[in-house]
Amino acid sequence: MTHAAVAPTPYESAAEAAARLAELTGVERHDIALVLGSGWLPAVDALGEATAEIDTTDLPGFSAAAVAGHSGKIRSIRSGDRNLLVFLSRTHYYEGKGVAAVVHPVRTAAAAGCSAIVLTNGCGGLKEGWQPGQPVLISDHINLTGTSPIVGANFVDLTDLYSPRLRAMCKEVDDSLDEGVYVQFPGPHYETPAEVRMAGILGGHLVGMSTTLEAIAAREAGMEVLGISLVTNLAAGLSGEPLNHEEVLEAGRSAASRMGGLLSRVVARI
Ligand code: 8IG
Repeated sequence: MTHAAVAPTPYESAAEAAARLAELTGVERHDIALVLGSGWLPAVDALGEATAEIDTTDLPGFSAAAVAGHSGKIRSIRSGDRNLLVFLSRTHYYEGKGVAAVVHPVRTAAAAGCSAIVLTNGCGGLKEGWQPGQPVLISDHINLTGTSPIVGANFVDLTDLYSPRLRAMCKEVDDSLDEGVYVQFPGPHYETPAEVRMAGILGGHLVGMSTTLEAIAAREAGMEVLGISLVTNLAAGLSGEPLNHEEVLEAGRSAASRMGGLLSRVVARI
């Protein structure tokens, strides 16, 4: 009698990816993970020297990067006495590869030993006075994707999902940092002006297409979560101009040194 192969669970798949990561990077354990979102890539060099850089597709369970300005690479960076695991791109929910694919990097980071994760993104800003190129700490989120990375009766608590300790630390590093509630829309289209008004009425200050599912998976895995948004554009209907991806990339380029300085100083204190 033959036995059909049993498909690995997402957690087993992440453990396999973490084992391969250790082999390819020569780094047995990583301590802190970072996921770089739209506009954050130019900040990566400030984090330190890369010990190794691999393609995401070298690891089991990862698919190729799909967005301009996102590089499908993973860097292992030695920073002080810490090993940073930096994802230079992410898989977005709107790619249609499923929620497990979206959070696979987060679960891989947890399996690789990371106890904290810094989730960054580029997004639209709603608060009066916010300007493109401004970083904002995520204080909480509203997940409008209607889905979860967790399957089954595992009722994970999301109180203080975005670590108050890490947010306070960021403000010690830069006391001009504001906070806001991040609203994840499914995308890939931007919101209508009416949807942006809705997000504001719901209590949101930032609108984007990532982060919340990853934060949930990170909490499930027991990691401490820091979320930082780069407001790359005023949300639709607020500026009088249409939105475009080039403005997002430009906001990242011009904010790179501030974001790099912020990330490296924050990571050193985690
Ligand atoms: I960068 O204004 C970036 N990503 N949903 N809305 C949404 N996602 C975004 C936006 C935005 N800007």
